[in-house]
Amino acid sequence: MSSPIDVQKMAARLDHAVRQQTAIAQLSAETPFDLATAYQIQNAGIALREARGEKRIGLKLGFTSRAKMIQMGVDHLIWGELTDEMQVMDGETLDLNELIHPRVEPEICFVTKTDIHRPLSLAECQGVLESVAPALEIIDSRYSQFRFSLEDVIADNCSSARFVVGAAQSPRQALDNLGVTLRFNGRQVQTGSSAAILGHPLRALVQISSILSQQERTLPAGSIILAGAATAAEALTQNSYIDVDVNTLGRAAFYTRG
Ligand code: OOG
Ligand code: MG
Repeated sequence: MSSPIDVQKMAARLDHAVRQQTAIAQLSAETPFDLATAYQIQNAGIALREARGEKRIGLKLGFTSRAKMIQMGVDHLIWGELTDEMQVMDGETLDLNELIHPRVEPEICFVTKTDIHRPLSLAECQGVLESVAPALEIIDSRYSQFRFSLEDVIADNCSSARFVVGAAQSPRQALDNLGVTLRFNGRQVQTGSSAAILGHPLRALVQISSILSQQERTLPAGSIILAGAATAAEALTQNSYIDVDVNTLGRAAFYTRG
């Protein structure tokens, strides 16, 4: 792309939006940029977090389900970084005042047991996993009204804000068609199936391994991977108990305070 983009400046603007809990206008509306630049902005944003002491602990995929692509009007798989500061422990409370306009979505989480740096086949995936768990992702786009282009959302680290991982389970079980229910105060708000994630949630790992290999990057053993939401996301409500039930993996939950 010919227009000169100040990657650092764009990353700083998004980082400021996170810390001020204030939405900003879409960056690409001002100066268009391409996908490679979008990932550079994302990386510069993570470097700012690392400079404050945050640690990278894994990766997430986005738009791995039709439900999410349709909800957000975007039709391409994206990936972002997870840091230790983003993790809310299972059963703990999230203060909504820390965020702009958070939404929650049901996810499946993998924890790796070997380094990943080469493309994996679907058949190899279970063998590189330490565990699998039900999870919740809290997304919080830094753009007004959650409206963005593909480049914008990538630059914004794929709306990543917080995540909750439930109790670890053996990865040696069928994961391809598990019932997923998202509840607010016991009321069902979204239902779906793990099959909604690329037809099989382990395909998220196949995709991540291929991205890592292309980037000549190694994801260390013990990393967390969020496979992508199985359903559309729901706006969080104050003073609520939010849980996901993934049949037969179990549950992950948190409380909101408002
Ligand atoms: C982007 C994040 C997408 C998922 O699981 O599909 C994502 C967004 O919807 O704002 O995390
Ligand atoms: Mg997600």
